[in-house]
Amino acid sequence: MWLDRLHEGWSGKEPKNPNVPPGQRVTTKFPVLHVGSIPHFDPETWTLRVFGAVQKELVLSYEDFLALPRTKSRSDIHCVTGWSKLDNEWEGVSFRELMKIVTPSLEAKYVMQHAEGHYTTSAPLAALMETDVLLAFRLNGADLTPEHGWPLRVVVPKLYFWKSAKWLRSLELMTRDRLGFWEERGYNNEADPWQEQRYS
Ligand SMILES: Nc1nc2c(c(=O)[nH]1)N[C@H]1C(S)=C(S)[C@@H](COP(=O)(O)O)O[C@H]1N2
Ligand SMILES: [Mo]
Repeated sequence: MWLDRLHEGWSGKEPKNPNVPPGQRVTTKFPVLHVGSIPHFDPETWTLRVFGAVQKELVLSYEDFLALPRTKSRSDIHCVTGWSKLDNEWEGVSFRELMKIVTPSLEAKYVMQHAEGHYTTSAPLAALMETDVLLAFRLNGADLTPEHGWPLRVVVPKLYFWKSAKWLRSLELMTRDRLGFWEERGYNNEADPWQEQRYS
């Protein structure tokens, strides 16, 4: 509203973008952040495994994975280090789609994402069942680059970005939560950017 703008004008501030959580700055760049080195991808030996508290465990070859139904979703990235990258169009397989295949058991409450190497991060199953959660391989009309997680990364837009594993290799359905790589090192296990749940 013009009156609000006038008011903001008086205080000398830019109008606040309602899509940006507290303490975040918008960037149009796409910083690269990870521990360790970028893994080599071999489509012949790569598999995606879903295991643990499920009725039917699943191991997909790369070819099997590419045959799954795809979807697109627009969402924002919020990194705990303070940058936000807004309005990204991700393409991939929705997390829900995979859950339809494995059927989580009734006691399944959490999911551990296991990346290539030893990066892990966990989240409640309910958080990953949001329709905007994808196992993504494309961003804004182009294949993901190796440093951003090619061939497959998780995207959980409603949580800080460390909860989105790059180079995903398996999903473990769990009845009790375990801490992932950063959660063990003092990051907040809830990770809601709107509540600034950065560190514990
Ligand atoms: N496999 C793996 N995934 C990871 C990480 C990592 O170190 N290894 N870092 C996380 C963190 S802390 C962030 S902020 C984002 C960064 O993703 P980007 O490099 O595509 O911006 O990836 C997340 N996923
Ligand atoms: Mo991060």
